[in-house]
Amino acid sequence: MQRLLLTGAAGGLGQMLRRELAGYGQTLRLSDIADLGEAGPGEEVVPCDLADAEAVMKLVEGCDYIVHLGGKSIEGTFEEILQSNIRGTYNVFEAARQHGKPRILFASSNHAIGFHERETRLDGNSLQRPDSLYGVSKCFGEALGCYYYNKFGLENVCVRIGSCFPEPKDRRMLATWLSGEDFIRLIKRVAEATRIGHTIVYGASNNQEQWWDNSHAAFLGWVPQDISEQFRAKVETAHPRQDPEDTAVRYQGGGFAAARHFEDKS
Ligand code: NAI
Ligand code: 15L
Repeated sequence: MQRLLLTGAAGGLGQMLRRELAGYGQTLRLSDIADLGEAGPGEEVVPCDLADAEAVMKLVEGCDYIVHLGGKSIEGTFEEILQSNIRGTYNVFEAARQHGKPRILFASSNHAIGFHERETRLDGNSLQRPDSLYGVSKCFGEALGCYYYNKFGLENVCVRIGSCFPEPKDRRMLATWLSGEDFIRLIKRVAEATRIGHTIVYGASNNQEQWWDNSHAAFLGWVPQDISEQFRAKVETAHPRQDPEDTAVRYQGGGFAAARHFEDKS
């Protein structure tokens, strides 16, 4: 691979991938609206607001794989979500279409399906059930992925990432945790698989508690290796069991499902 573009490269996942994907392609092009510091060896730093279509068009030129992480990563006002996630993701797909159709891995989120109950095991055919405006924007990104593949053959994988952090932070994340290493394995499979089509993948490690079934995406050859059990005792000591009837416990999206509508004043 000649040039891999990482959007959102200054964020939590972006910083980890900047370190871990160094040398994976010939050049790592890093982009964010926030400061990225100096380009290191094998890096190009291209600051860009994803809402700026012209800038994104230039950003994407010459890239042969895009890992699209950039955008608002939690709930926000509609205006924030509109600019960074809805316009931003459209701009990335459209620029990719016009510049040789590089594969895209789109960082979707479990919040696209956050209003499914935890007892429901989801698979590739499960309906979107967003739990927030943020989740709605991820549904939009997935729909773009479907459209750009069917209309133009632009291959993409939309990863409904659970919780990708060094460790699970609460009881819910024992089920939703995705280790950084498993995410990197997935990013490499998406680059290397013969075909990827337009595929939805649930981004969780090989955890004991499983809400999601990725068998529809088995052809990608992604086999998560890590397991959250090693953190269970620590998490359960720090976080007492909650009422199972709480909205945040009942639904897969947890606190996002329970939160007020962000545009409401109180
Ligand atoms: P983060 O908030 O740390 O990073 C997002 C980055 O996007 C930030 O550096 C921010 O400056 C940049 N950004 C925001 N608006 C932008 C714009 N208009 N133009 C250019 N850059 C912009 O989030 P994190 O945790 O690194 O997540 C990365 C992606 O993965 C996000 O899209 C998030 O929604 C998704 N995701 C992450 C999960 C996780 O557990 N970390 C779970 C589910 C989805
Ligand atoms: C997400 O989509 C967020 O980006 C991340 O910060 C976590 O809240 C994660 O989901 C989660 O559900 O744990």
